[in-house]
Amino acid sequence: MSRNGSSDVENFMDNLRDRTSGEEEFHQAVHEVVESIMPVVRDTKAYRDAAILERLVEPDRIVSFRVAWTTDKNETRVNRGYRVQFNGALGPYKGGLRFRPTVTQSVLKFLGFEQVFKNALTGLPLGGGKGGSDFDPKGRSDDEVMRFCQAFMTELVRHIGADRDVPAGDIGVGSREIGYLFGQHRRLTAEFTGVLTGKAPGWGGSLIRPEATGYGLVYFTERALEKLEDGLKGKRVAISGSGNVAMYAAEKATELGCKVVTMSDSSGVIHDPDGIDADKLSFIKDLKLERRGRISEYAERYDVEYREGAKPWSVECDVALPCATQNELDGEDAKELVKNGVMFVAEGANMPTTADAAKVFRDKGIPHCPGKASNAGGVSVSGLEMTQNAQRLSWSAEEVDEKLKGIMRDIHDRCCAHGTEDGKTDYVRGANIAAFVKVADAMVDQGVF
Ligand code: NDP
Ligand code: 2IT
Repeated sequence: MSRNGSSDVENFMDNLRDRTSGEEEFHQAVHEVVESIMPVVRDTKAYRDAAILERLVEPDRIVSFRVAWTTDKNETRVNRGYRVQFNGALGPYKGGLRFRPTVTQSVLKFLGFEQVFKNALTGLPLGGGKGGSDFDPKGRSDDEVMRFCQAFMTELVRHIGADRDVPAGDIGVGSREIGYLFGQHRRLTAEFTGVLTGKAPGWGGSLIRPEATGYGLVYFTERALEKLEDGLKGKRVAISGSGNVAMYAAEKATELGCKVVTMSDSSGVIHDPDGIDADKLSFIKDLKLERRGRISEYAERYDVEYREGAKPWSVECDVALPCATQNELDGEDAKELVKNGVMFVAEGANMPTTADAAKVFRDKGIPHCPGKASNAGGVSVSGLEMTQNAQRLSWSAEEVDEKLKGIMRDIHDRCCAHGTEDGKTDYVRGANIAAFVKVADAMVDQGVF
């Protein structure tokens, strides 16, 4: 639509683009949400009077800072660190840290914005935030990563706290990085608090947190297929990525009777039509978590096809779980998936499908679940880790897993409650509206600021 304002959505977006020029990922995330919620805003005087939508797209605050550190050769390096504290209406800011050369303020604003909605959907008392750095941990020694994390936390320490802002992992930030970050926080404050989640279980971490995003994604998918009077058993599943989310999604999907036929990394994709069973997955865990190697080694080890630079979306499959990164599945990929028989798509990554791809799925009537709903298992168990830390106790793996299942079921059902028309659920609209109403009501109650 035109810039001169033929619709409320486009007017709103024009104004946002003018004020935040160049922040394309952020615009993309906001556009998807605003398209869903504009009718609710139009119908609700309290939201319009309090300018909820205008306030919701403006982060509470953003800090950005220099991170200077030294390599093993004693060379000085400089990166940029950020924390976007997006919206605190429902609780302390909560969301991961990403270390990746492609990190920009726009990327972290999109992730922080999405996190506000995701965290609202969990039903837990969590605000939304995100942070990270353009630092690339690839090829760096453990000592270099430690020095980087120490430098990063030396500034971040003044902005976070167990009741204020609780970071966790994301791309490039796993248990190794969380350990170094926590150690530096403890060293600087001389306090042992639940200021980060994703800690090792031996010193305050929750059991099942490493598995939670991937497992939760599969629990969500299981619930959705049940609603379609179908099940997971026998489904061929295409997964992208081979990191934290992808690995545990593959593990749970296989356990529940699926055949996982692809995994990938930023270099290429492997296709294993026989399925990546539990034994083969242990190889991938060792490859990725211990040796930090490339997925191509899987193809050599198991004599399957590897395609350099390719994505998984051209194989025959029933279910697609994009678990790598934003915009990894575009309109052409979506058409390929439809052609190859996909009947269900759930996002493990944040915003992995482009707007064009989402439109293809919508037009073809393929259910498509946005990450803010289907990948919320990770932050949910982070929320449970915060509760365990506050109570100074730890729950068993079974207890956490049961709670995770319940939370994913509730998130699924919230999407249905707000997104179902004529018996068909639009998960994108349902997730956006359910989350928006929860955050907007809290903002109205708390006054204008
Ligand atoms: P990891 O760093 O553990 O793994 C990321 C995986 O995605 C790797 O296999 C990586 O390949 C691949 N990847 C990253 N960028 C690209 C790219 N540009 N093109 C192709 N492949 C790429 O991260 P996570 O598994 O934690 O995160 C994956 C996604 O899930 C992200 O979108 C994250 O925001 C989201 N997420 C994570 C949660 C968590 O709890 N960790 C919770 C909810 C969502 P390579 O090894 O080559 O870099
Ligand atoms: O995108 C996400 O939800 C995460 N990276 C996890 C956030 C968290 O605080 O556990």
